Amino acid sequence: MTHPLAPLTSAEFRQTAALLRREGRVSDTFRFASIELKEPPKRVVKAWQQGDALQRTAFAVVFNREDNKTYEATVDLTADSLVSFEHIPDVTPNFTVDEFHDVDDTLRQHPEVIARLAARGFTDMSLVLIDVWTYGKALMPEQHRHRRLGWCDLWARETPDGNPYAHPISGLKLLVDVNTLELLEIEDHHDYGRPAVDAEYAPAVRGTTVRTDLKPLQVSQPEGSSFTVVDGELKWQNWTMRLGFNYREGPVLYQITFDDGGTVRDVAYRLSFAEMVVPYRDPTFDHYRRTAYDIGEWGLGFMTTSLELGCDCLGEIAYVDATLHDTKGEPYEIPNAICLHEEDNGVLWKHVDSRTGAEVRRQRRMVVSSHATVANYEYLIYWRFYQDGNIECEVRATGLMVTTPFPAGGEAPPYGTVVDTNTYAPFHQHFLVARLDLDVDGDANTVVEVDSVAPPLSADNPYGLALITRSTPVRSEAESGRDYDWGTQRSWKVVNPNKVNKFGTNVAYKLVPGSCFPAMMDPSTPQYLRAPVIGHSLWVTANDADERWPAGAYPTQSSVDAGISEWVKDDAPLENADVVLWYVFGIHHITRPEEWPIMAVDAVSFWLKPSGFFDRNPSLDAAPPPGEHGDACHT
Ligand SMILES: [Cu+2]
Repeated sequence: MTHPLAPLTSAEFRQTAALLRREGRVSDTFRFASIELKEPPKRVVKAWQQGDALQRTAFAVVFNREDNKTYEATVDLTADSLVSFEHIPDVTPNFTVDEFHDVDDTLRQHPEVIARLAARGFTDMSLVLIDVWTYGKALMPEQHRHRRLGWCDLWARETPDGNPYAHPISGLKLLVDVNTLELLEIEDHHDYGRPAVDAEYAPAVRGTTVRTDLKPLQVSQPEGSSFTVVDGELKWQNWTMRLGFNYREGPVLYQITFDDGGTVRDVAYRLSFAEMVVPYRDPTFDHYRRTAYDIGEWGLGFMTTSLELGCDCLGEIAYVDATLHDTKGEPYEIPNAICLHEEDNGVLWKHVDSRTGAEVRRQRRMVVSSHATVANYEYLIYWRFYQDGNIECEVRATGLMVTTPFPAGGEAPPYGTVVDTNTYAPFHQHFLVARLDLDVDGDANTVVEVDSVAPPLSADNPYGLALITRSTPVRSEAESGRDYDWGTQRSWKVVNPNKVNKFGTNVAYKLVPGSCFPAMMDPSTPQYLRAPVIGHSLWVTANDADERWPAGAYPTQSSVDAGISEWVKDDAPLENADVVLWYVFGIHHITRPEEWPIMAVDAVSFWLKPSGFFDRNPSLDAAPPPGEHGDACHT
């Protein structure tokens, strides 16, 4: 262990579980929903220097399958002692991979499930997938609301190697107690049959050939990559940052600084994804309860998959493994969980002067990426760092869309797009919430909303061409739910009011919004009440180490928000303060036939760009690339 922010090790996961058992707090009827590093306070981390003593603490959420009670445990790993163990009433911890498999393994053997499927013509249980989801309390039957309740979709493959989501079994849902694995109810609502769909995406299964006219494309860095990773600290060009990982956020980037001509300047303390809310916007029986909180309910870390050179990432790669734990608290590795590599991204800057010729620089970017598979969908996350001080955050969605049949000879409901024979893919939205703890030259910052405004015709503006910007500080939390405005090309700046650049302007980083969209949901709907964070493009809060999950720490089976709308109620002041930005963006997914039977990636992004943070283009000193013959370009 070499740093206070280093993720928990295998030994530390084991120690946490062993200590809770030794103390008699956790018995065999318990499951570990999560164990993670309890990060030391920011001021402690910032003051810490290599060689200083380390205080390591773990935070665990456990629940007892026998009575469905949830407990939060804090374990002092350094002293090997229990700090606290507290019952948390009326919450449901995240669902786990172990439970997903247990539900599938158990229910597929249930005689009633087998009988209902057989009645519909699905007689080979080895082709059936039972996919457990969780849902909001308001939609759960009242008599089951005290339970750890799952509802299950059923799917069937055409063949043993076929698409597991090829045949949705329409109108049939199972309600299961995930603690006891007891089948509580079978909801048998309708049967729209088994349309003959073209659902296979693997050429071997489709029996089709692949294109053969692409020549090899190899990325070669004969002298190796230009970055270093030492004990979790990544250095590249002028950037330095620390890599973290946990069960819920997946990758976390800490202490991001830029070396500005010998002065190491703070840009951000912590960047991550804190929640994802995916409401399906189809009120019919098969989909009305389908809203996924892929971070809060399942965990981006738990869902992270291993990456392979040449397939998931191309070039000179350094991989970082991740360590997580199962529901017994036993650690396991995700090899190659994070991919680090450089990419050429075209031209960085260029001008051709008729007298002196061309000056051109290639743009290189440093990419920190990871992939998560959440049942049918994959989310690919890319944090990209550029030589000119820009940071880009891109998310790509791919995988298999949820589809559903409609009756032969009938009309598809208007809540989706027909993508196959008597089959439509429902509309839905993927709201992602990025948690951005920026520290622009220190942690005393103010967020200002910047609008472009065209002033009216006047003596000063006789042609009506004038364009000005108007900056409005976000003064306190109560006014911090902000919306993107296309009409003013709105952006938000994180300004340090205590520091100016060479021109007397306060130094700042700008959040350049992209891919944000309105919730388009009645504020009284159960889904909106659970996650009002999706109601605005940006929220700003005063930094509080306990405020991490914008739809609440326990969004699983929630009915009301315990996140951002609660946090802003005290209306904490935000000027010249340690602010955290919550940027809400994602995919407003109006489905297309071209996304079936597998979606080519849909990419969405936003940027953080220096805005008066530097006095000049910070990439002026980028070296000219070698030309075709190894000498300077354009000579
Ligand atoms: Cu989608």
